[in-house]
Amino acid sequence: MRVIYSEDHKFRDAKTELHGGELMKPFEGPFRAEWILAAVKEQGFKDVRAPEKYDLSVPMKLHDHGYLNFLETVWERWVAAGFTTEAIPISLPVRRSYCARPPENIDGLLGYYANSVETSITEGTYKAVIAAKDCALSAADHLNAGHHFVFSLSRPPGHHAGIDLYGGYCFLNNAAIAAQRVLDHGAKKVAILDVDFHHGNGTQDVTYERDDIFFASLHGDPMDAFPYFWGHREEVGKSRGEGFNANFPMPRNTPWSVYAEALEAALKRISEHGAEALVLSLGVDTFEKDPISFFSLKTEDYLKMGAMVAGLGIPVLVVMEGGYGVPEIGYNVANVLIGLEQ
Ligand code: SP5
Ligand code: ZN
Repeated sequence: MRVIYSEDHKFRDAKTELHGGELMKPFEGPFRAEWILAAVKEQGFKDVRAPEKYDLSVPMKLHDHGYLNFLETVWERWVAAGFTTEAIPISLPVRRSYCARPPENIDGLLGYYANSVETSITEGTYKAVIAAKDCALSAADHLNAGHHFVFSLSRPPGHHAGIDLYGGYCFLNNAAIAAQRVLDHGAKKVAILDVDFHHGNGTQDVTYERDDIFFASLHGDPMDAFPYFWGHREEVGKSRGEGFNANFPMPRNTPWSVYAEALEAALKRISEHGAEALVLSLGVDTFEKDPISFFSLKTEDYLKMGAMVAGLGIPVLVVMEGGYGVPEIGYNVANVLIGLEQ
């Protein structure tokens, strides 16, 4: 399958992540995409292409327009306010705060649009974010041209990015943007399956009231895992989207045998939805050695994951989400791609 990859991901190279009360080197850095690209090439996926360039018309169907403007201008406004470090919010709208209006002050605006604060914003972030969504759109157009599989090696990831929210290392929802592009080409029903360790709260946010995108997420129980405030089973969608959202939270040390049952159940729901194409939000932070997660999947399990997803018999667009810390992330991703094509 073709791999869509942009060198521009390197412009997202934050120096800081708030972790355990300290500013540390981020878990989400350029080395991830480099490891993944090297491994998938080594495993035979050599058709690597740069994305086409797209405007913001598809993101504008999913994200708030004020939020898109914020992403584009936040760095220059942060610098104009006199700050010289990476941008981190200090005050967030919470219970009983009146957050109907975005503040004018950039410091306040950061909190208004943040759903978590470990994601420092840097000078090059927007450029990388645009390239990541262009990878997703190019991948969608590859499916739209009749191909059965494609891999968008997007970085930064996207599944924590909501309608008007950034965080969890995410800014634009690459997976939902790809799904929208497939719908815009004429598909009536699609699905997004999120196998990143963390709940895809951003994807759930942008699809929650829709019945044309079925969203299923398998993840660490939010009682115990980031993003903490989304991802419970009772979140099933709202208004016309009711019944089109399915969450599968799982406990610490979940092994493949248990994970596979949840995956089977999610795939059954996607089949019943009648999805004509699938966007697979692929995080490999379910790996046993992931530094910030707590499932126990092994490298060979990702082959089985790919094969099970291929069993749907519909075109699959794989978009990169999380997976950290160890070079094995590249082989885990490659195994999903190999499993899909078997
Ligand atoms: C795309 C994606 O995978 N984003 C994840 C963002 C998670 N950021 C916060 C991580 C906090 C982890 N705390 C666990 C400490 C384990 N020692
Ligand atoms: Zn994750």
